[in-house]
Amino acid sequence: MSKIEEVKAKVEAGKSKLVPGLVQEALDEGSAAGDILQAMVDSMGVVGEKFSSGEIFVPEMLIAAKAMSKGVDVLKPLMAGDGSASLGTCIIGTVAGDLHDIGKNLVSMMIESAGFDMVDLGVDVPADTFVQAVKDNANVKLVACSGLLTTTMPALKEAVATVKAACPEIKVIVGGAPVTPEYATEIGADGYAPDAGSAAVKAKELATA
Ligand code: B1M
Repeated sequence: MSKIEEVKAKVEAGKSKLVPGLVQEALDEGSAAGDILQAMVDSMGVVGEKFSSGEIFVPEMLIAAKAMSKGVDVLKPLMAGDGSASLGTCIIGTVAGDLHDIGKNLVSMMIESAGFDMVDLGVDVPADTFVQAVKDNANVKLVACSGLLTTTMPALKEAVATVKAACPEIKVIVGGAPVTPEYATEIGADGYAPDAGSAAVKAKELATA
């Protein structure tokens, strides 16, 4: 089994203590950080399928998520930007009622690497809190809202509407597994991205338009 395959297997199995060391070993063997990250993202896909089929339950999903986060911590310094140019501040959070943060954290990491200063509000963020953060922080150009559940898509809509009503000049980008470009347009978001890499590209595009 290659090191990357081992990382994938141990993330699936939720082995938080082993994953960071294996990620480091995969890097030392010459694997690209992006490939290791993709392997861990794939693991979470497998975990989701096992959850859907009733093979595993919420606690197993949670420990797999923790294992992935530990692996991402090792990769983070390699994927961060050099901080030389700031495109402004980006407020990011997972919307109200939603506790999923791995995707949001990856998106935050990539937008930061594109040149933004990030303010991460965490998970389960009420719409008003996004607005307050825009007011409390300097040079905010962008609000990024993540939503992973079909049941929290209305919260995404509320977040966009609330930010747009209070701060029309601020661009809002949305994303997350159930979100489509059509839905993003329907709820009045300025941008949509399907993954962390394209979120960074879209963020830059919106802030420099
Ligand atoms: Co949950 N969960 N979960 N879960 N969970 C999903 C999302 C699910 C698809 C699993 C399944 O049934 N197959 C399903 C949602 C079904 C649906 O609504 N369509 C689900 C469910 C049902 C639930 C609960 C309701 C389960 C229960 O309690 N019965 C519950 C809800 C809790 C809540 O939020 N209120 C729940 C709980 C949890 C845990 C807490 C145990 C844990 C999260 C831990 C954590 O995040 N710290 C968890 C996990 C781990 C998952 C899966 C397995 C993995 C999610 C993940 O991290 N993926 C997930 C199944 C799956 O995704 N296949 C599942 C990896 C991550 C890199 O991808 O988050 O999609 P993702 O992010 C991507 C893109 O979506 C995009 O870029 C990211 C990186 O490329 N993206 C953006 C994300 N945000 C973006 C923002 C942008 C742009 C792009 O712009 C701003």
